[in-house]
Amino acid sequence: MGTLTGGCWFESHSRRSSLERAHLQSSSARRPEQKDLRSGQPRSSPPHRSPTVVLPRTLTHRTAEMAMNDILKADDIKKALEAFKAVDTFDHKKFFEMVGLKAKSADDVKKAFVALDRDNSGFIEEEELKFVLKGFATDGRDLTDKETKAFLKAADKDGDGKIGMDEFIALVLE
Ligand SMILES: [Ca+2]
Ligand SMILES: [Ca+2]
Repeated sequence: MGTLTGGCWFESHSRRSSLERAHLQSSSARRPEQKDLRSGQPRSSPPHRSPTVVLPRTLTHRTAEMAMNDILKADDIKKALEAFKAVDTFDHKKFFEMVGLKAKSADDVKKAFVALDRDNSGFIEEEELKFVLKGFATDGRDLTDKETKAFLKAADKDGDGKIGMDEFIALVLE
């Protein structure tokens, strides 16, 4: 019966091509280069390096905990810490199993190692091992000297007195 007529199609089409032209013009305009200041007045001294920039990275308990929560479930960590709350009951094998780290990939275990290596030395030293539970949750208890030494002895296969990344991965996944 009736016939449809489309009138505005051409109009919008031609408007678009003029917009494209305007865009090309603006993008071809270049900013003038800044003049260099070498010919200006001499500076008294080069800028100082801030001493805080060159200090080694030191992780707080809080940042370690946050890294750990990326890998593990907070609920599992809580349960595992609860299980070894009593002094001299810590068992690293059961602990790594309970927090879920044993079931993780070597990559995730590496991330955990990095979080526990507070001074970024590439090793977990006895000093850092003592606070290992605080790396999982800030309210974790300190290990006793006896627990720390037993933990270190189990992990330290090459006998250098500290835990390297490979030693840590082997210990967790064994
Ligand atoms: Ca370290
Ligand atoms: Ca070692």
